[in-house]
Amino acid sequence: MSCLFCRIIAGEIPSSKVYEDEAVFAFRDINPQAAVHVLVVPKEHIESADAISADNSSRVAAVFEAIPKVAAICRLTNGYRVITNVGEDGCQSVKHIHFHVLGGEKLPENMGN
Ligand code: DGP
Repeated sequence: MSCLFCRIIAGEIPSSKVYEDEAVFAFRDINPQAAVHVLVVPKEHIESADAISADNSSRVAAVFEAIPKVAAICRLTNGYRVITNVGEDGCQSVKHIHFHVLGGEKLPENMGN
C-alpha cells in the first residue's frame, strides 16, 4: 500500500486520531496551520475532489456528515473552515482526498490554509 493516508487509516503509520467511523477517519495535521487543524478523509481511496462521481460520492457525503462531529469534538463552537486542495495548481501534496478542518481561532480572511 503506497498511499500515505491509506497507511495512516490502516494504522501502519501513527496519527493523532480525532474521530473514526466505518467510512471516515479524522486525524490531526502533522503541520498545523491553525490552533485546530484536522484532516477528515474517506477510508476508501479517492484521489481528489476531481475524482468524485456518482459511484463514490456517498463516501464524500459520509465525510461531510462526520465534519460536524469532528467540530464538536474539537469544540469549534464559533465556526471553522473546510478546505480541499486539488491537483498541482491546488497544491495537493497527498493524493487521497482530504478535507482540512481549520479553526480554534479567528482565521485570516484570505482562502489560503
Ligand atoms: P494537502 O497539501 O492539501 O495535500 O495537505 C496534506 C496535509 O497532510 C498537509 O497539511 C500535511 C499533512 N500530512 C502530510 N503527511 C502527514 C503525516 O504523515 N501525518 C499527518 N498527520 N499529516 C500529514
